Amino acid sequence: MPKAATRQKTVAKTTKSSTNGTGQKPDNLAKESKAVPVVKGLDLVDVDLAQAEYLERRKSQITAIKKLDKKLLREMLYQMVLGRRFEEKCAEVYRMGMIGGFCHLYIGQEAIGVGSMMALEPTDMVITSYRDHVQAMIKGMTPESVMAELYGKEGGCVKGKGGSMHMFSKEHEFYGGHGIVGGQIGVGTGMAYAAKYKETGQVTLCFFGEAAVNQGIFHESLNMAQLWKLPCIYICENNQYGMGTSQQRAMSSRSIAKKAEAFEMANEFVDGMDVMAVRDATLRAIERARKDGSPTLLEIRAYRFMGHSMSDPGNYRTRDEIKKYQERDPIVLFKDSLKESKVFADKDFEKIESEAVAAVDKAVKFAEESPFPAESELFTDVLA
Ligand SMILES: Cc1ncc(C[n+]2csc(CCOP(=O)(O)OP(=O)(O)O)c2C)c(N)n1
Ligand SMILES: [Mg+2]
Repeated sequence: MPKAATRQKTVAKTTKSSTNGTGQKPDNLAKESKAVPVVKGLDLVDVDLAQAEYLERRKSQITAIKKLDKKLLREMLYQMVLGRRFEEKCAEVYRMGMIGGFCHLYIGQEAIGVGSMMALEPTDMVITSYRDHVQAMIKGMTPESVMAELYGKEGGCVKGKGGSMHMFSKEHEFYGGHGIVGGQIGVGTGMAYAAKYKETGQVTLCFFGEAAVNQGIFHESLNMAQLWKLPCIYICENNQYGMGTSQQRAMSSRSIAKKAEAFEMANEFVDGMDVMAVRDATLRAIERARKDGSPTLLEIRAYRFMGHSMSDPGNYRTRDEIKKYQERDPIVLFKDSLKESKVFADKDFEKIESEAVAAVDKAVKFAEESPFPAESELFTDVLA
């Protein structure tokens, strides 16, 4: 039997009787096992299996859509489309030399940011990696302030001094934008500790990629968060690659969600192409965090449609592999369900599309017209 097929079989067997993509129920999950959906063996490389699993779940997705406020559904779709068009424009202007330095795009992962962050209260906190432009906008930062930051201009959210990897806004409770893989896991845990200490009631969403899970900081942070009952939701955005290295080549175990069990922490595996599934899992985690401060690890699996960054030659995967995942495009899946639920029709999608394009054009115009920071800014806000 080929290796992938063996792995798939093993996974299907272990997830069948599980509540969280693993064979066991930690104590803190046992009582709420009914609320946690069974995710059948979604394999790392088998898109067909994932597609079949999604289609099986589609009915419940449509039921969930019907229960949700139409205004909220529209905003969710708008944010996903805005994120996609914004990032396509970033790629375009980057190639024209308008953006310097590193630039990591979020195309293909929009359902993760929208599904999770739009379940938060505005006062809740978010911290993330360098793949941060779209998440900054979902948290409420304007496309203008994000685009101008990419251009290194004064109108940027940190006055053009951070660039692509360092979006930040205290006002919007968005704490970066971090370039050190896994670094934000420690900082996010500290943010959750501060919220608990000060009794602010805030929840922290801490995003990181699957490659960061191999860093010591992940294990140290989760241990403390569970021990001290910190209101932190760890979201591993498993886009299956860390630069040019696939998860299979870098991680001895397959399930990231299951790693939380070493700390007896609640955990779930989620299909990151399905924005409603992401929202539901995040709402369950938020409830846990608000009720008794319990942390959660969510492994949300999607696929990075673009290269690691704008300078990635992309010679480590095939076009066929990318194409297969593009067939599960999270925006297309969401639109299909919205259409089937008769919530929105084609003319609504066209309107959303044109609003997103207009917002991106406005952001580019703002960035182009914004001046570069003055020389006198060179030594302000410099802490080290
Ligand atoms: C501590 C550290 N080691 C290595 C790097 C170089 N590096 C930048 S991104 C990256 C891959 C990270 O992949 P993942 O965590 O899966 O996030 P993704 O880029 O897929 O969103 C690496 C190794 C770094 N920035 N920091
Ligand atoms: Mg990755």
